[in-house]
Order: sequence, then C-alpha cells, then structure tokens
Amino acid sequence: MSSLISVSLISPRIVRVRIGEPRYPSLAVIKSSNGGSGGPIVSIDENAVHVRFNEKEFNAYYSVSGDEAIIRGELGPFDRVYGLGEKALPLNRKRYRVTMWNTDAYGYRMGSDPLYVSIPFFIILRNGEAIGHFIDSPARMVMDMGQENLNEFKISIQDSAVDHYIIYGPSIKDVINEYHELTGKPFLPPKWALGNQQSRYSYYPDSTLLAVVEQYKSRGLPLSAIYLDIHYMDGYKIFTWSKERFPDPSGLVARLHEAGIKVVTIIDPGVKASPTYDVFRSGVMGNYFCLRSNGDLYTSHVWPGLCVFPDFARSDVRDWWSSLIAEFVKDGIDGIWLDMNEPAGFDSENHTIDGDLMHVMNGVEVPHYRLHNAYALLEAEATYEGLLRARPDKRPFILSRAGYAGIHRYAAIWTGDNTSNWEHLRLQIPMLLSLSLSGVPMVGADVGGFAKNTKQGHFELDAELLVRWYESAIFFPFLRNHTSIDSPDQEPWAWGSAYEEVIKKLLMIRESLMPYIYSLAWASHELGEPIIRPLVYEFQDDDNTHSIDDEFMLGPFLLLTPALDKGIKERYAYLPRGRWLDLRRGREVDGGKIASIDVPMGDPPMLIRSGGIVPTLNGELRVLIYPGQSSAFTIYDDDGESLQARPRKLFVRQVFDGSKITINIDGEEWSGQAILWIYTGKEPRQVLINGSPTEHLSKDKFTEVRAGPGSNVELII
Ligand code: MIG
Repeated sequence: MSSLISVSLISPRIVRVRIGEPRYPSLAVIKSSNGGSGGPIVSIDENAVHVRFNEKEFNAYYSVSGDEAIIRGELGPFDRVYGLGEKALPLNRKRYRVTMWNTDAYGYRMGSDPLYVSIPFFIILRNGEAIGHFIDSPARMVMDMGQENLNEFKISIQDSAVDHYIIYGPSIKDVINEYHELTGKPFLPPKWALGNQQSRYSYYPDSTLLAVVEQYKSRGLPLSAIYLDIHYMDGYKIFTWSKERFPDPSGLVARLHEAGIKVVTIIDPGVKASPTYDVFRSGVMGNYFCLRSNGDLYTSHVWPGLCVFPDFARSDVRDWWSSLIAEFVKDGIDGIWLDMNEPAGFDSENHTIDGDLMHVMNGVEVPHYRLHNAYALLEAEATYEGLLRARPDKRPFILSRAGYAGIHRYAAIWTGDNTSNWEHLRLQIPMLLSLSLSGVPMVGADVGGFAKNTKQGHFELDAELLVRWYESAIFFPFLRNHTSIDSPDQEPWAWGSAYEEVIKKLLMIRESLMPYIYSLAWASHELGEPIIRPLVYEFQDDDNTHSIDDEFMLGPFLLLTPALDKGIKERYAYLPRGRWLDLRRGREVDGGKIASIDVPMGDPPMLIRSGGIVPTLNGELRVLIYPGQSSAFTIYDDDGESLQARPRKLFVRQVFDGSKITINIDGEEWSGQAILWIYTGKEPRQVLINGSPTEHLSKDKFTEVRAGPGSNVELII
C-alpha cells in the first residue's frame, strides 16, 4: 500500500510533508534535509500527520483528487494568522480566503485579491506560540484561513505534487529565521537603495530627468536614485533606448553619477514580436520563448504591441537574459526595475497571462498554471545574475513587482499600482508588515500613491496627504515617490515652499536614521530578520498587540504611530508594556495602555522602547540610548556597495539598574568614536569611561559622551 504522503525532518524545527513526487527541484527552498537530532515527534496515520513540538501537538490532513491537492489543519478559536505575502488585508488574516495567482492589480483596494506577489507562507499564533506553514508550490492555490470553516484552514493547490513545511517557533522571529534557513537569506541592498528615491511614469526626455535631479539639488533635498520608466525605450522595446529622447545614455548616466545619483531603468519581460528587433530574433533563434501546447509561439499584447515571453524556467533562457542585462547595464545603469512580471498581458483576463502556454523545466514540460507564480522569481534570478556578470564586485539592486517565495534573495518589492488616497495610506502598513513577516524585508509602496480614484476618474493627492505619506514612508525600508502617467506632479516641491520645507524635514529624519536602517538591512541579510515589524513580532506575549496594524516598529526599538486620517491633530495608539521615550518631546510615557498622541503635520511621533539603542547620523555617528533592561544592538557599516566587503561592526550594549547606566562598546574592524547620546533624565552625578571620570555634556535630560571600541561607560544617576 503506497502512502499519499511522506514525511522528512529537515531540521529540529522543520518537518516536511511531501505529497506526491516533485516534478522539479524546488524554486524556493535551497536547504536540503539534514535530519538532525532532537526536535519534533511525528506520527503518520494514513493521510494525516501529527507533529508534536515541545508538548504541543499539531495535526494536518492531506488529500488529492485528480490534479488537486488539499491540505487542512486545525485553527483554534483564538488563533491569529499572519503572513501570506502581499495581500490587501488586515495584519491578522484569520477568516480570510485568498488566492495565490500573481496578477496585474491596477487600482486594487482593501480586500482586492489576488495581487502581484504570491508567498504561500503563513504563521499561526496560538496560545502564545507560533507555527509556520509554507506550501511550496508556484501553482494556483486557494488558501482559506477559516472562512469556510471556522475551525480549520484549507489549502487547495492546482497540483497533486506539493511540499508542506511545518516550522516551529515558538516565537514568530524563530519561525521567520527558520523560513530563511529553508529559502535563503535576503539580498544585501546597496546603501543607496535605502535612500530617498524619485520616479515617475515617465521622466523624458533626458533634459526633464536632469531637471528633476537639478531641482532636488538646488532645493537641498536628499536624493539617492532616479528611475526611468517605459518611455526611455525605443517603442517600448526592452534593452533599447529612444534615440530622440535619450540620445546619449552613457553620457547621461555619467552626469547623474557625477551628481551622486544612481539610475534605475524599468525592464518588462515581454519582447516585441518583430523580425527587425534583435532581441526577438536572438530569442527565436535560441527557441527561448514560451510556446503554446501546439508548438506555436505564445503571444499577447503589452506596451510594445504583440509580444512573446521568455521561458525563464529554462536555465539556457536565464543565461541569455543575464547576458542581455549585463550588456544593457554597461552604460552605467545601477539597478533594474522589473515590472509586468506576473506576467501581465493585455489579451488575457485581468491583464494577466493565463491559459495555454508551456514551460520547460529541467527538460520536463510544465503547463503555465503550475508555474505561474514563479515567473517573476526566475526572471529576478536571471536579472541578478546579469547584474553580477556586469559588475562582479557590486551588490545588484532589483526592484520587482511580482514574486514568489524566495524573491527576497534577489529583489525588493513595491506594492504596485496603489491609489493616491487615504485608504491606501492606511492599507500600506498591513501590506508591508505582512510582506516583512513573509520573509521579504526590502519593501515599500509608491509615496503619494500611483493611481487615480478609478471610480471618479481623478487624482486625489493633495498636500496634506503627501506630507502624511512621507511621515509613514520615511520609516519604510524602500522609499520612492512614484506616480502614474497623466497625474499632476507629486515631487516634494509640488505644493509650494511651505510643504516642501515640511517634506524636507521628514527626508532629513530619514537621512539621520540611515545608520540604524542600514544596520537593520545588514541584519536582515545575515540573520533573516524583518526591517519593519508589526508590534506582535516584538511583543508576542502582549495580546493587545496581536492585531495592531496602524502602528509599526522599525527594527527592535523604534515605534511609529503615524497619522493616517485626513484633518486629524491627534490619534490613539496602543503602547506596549514598558516605558517609552517620545523622542520629539524628550518625555517618558508609560506603556501598557492606549495613549492619545499628537500628530502635527511634519512632526511624526517616534517612540523609543526602553533599552533602545538607535544609531543616527548628524555630521557624525550619534548613538541614541534610552536606558532600560539589558539590550544590545550591532551597528554595521562599510562602503555600501561591495559584495565581498566584510562590514565594520560596532557592538553597543547597555543595562540600567535604576542608579547606574552601564554601556559597553566593542568593535570589529571599527575605528573611531561615536557620540553616545543618552537619556539620563537629569544631569548624572558622575560619568566614567573605563573607571576614569570623563568629559560629558548634559542638556535637556540627555547626556553626551564620546566613546569608541573598548569603552566601558558608566553613568551614575
Ligand atoms: O501598466 O511602466 O506598476 O509603476 O509606472 C502600467 C508603467 C505599467 C505599472 C507599474 C508602474 C509603472 C507602469 N507600469
């Protein structure tokens, strides 16, 4: 009697339940089973699996009918469900049903589904303990989180071969770390990719692009990169430049580089089907495009007209694409923006390719519906490789609209065509937090919103909304203002100098937080941790945090409670237990309650958790310390772009026992000092470094001391 399922222990925390035989090696999972000792007790009876981790039993049930596999699992009445990638839903996804099918979702709203990215990974929090589930299939999948039946989740996969990974925490943090053990660590972004960026559909010709950069410069606004949308191309043919609009790409890029600005160009997957176009010709020669099952080329209309689509499932096609990318970026292009890679096609329903096309994976034919969600992942992998080929020593930067589990190894994700309205200002927080919990730390949304109100047909952005948008977005990992074709301008100066000043101040806050954000990006790469986090990630034991998604944490220490409604002057926010330092006022606030927080325009609330260590830059490195229970933070730095460089590290630890604050500084290849900027409440009685009294400066309840690696700083209160 052959069983439907087979079970393997991948690590002491990960069990894999395999249904059927995989058709090809996983695209998401890079770790092969190492068994290991200890860990869960697993028993199988027929089509059920019982896993016991740490005294807690978890049961899952499996069935296959025809070409569809179904996985069911228990859902308790008080369980929460997190993750599921990019979904326009609240943070807690319990009782929702979603579809995994990468879709061009222009004009989506709260509740619209599916969207651009599919990550079939979710975390159930039950009685304080987290268990992750990763359903490794890029096929169409419906994931019901207790909508149909309150007591169970039910996942229907359009493939009878699928792997289900059960990942034990018990913290959400552990689950995500283990998920990254399985699927690989997030890519390390170059430092500039964390700076303020500007885009538009589209800046052209070249003089317009230069004028925008010139505006940034002359107004003293920080800018790290500028984006070229589809109008830079010749007739939307990828890997070409319009000769009229951009006669001298390498000259243009060189000028931008002189000004310290990086350049990112958009690339779509569709290749114009034209016999006079060399990319099409070489693709046909190599037989690189997807075919219909009858052997004809698969075509669909996209921007250039009738297009064909590279079959990224094939390694020879990825190799060809990598060489196209490598050749294209020789003009100096710094990053690639992958759009329309669901893939989108205008001839299909929902502008998204479906139906009769085939892929060839390791020599085996795979119909599109079984691979659809991985198209962008494979494209990103080939693009990453192309960027590496062109510049082996530099970190690639890719921004992708679509993706599947594993996309975090190659690309940042932005949430596609959001809308310029208050609904979307609010919605982006649960969307970005959930992507973060789904293993994708480099995330952002178009600042100011992209689309018009599709019902009324006009753009709704105004000065207040743009300012409020920046007040949230300066704390997101990926920060880019972008808007649609035909929209009114929405650069920071678009509403006059008063608002420009406010936005400038916000962008300066972002700049000053760069050492913190860059360190978090490094930590995401080394350890797999998210950069922005829902409160539940940091305060799992505090039930009050479990469904909060109008507040978020940047790293472990900074709590943001941005204004999300029109016309408000204050808002309520839950502050988790413990003490908080309102950085704007230099005032301490008690947590464990809902507080009213004032939100004047341009002055976003920033609350530091007790024990907080936040490196900032203000001419020099200033490490903000809010003394509390023992805590630590590692500051990373390097040249910001080398691939091989080992980062310099500065380890900061602090502990406060009520009368003495002790701060330890250690370094790894770190020379030079930092200013420790410590909240002491009053002037300390004594400040010692390695036992000797030292100079310090006290003002406004803060004390400043200079210290470097090897310093043991003591402040007697
Ligand atoms: O169908 O390239 O989401 O950011 O500006 C529109 C033009 C195609 C969709 C992207 C958007 C981009 C736009 N693209």
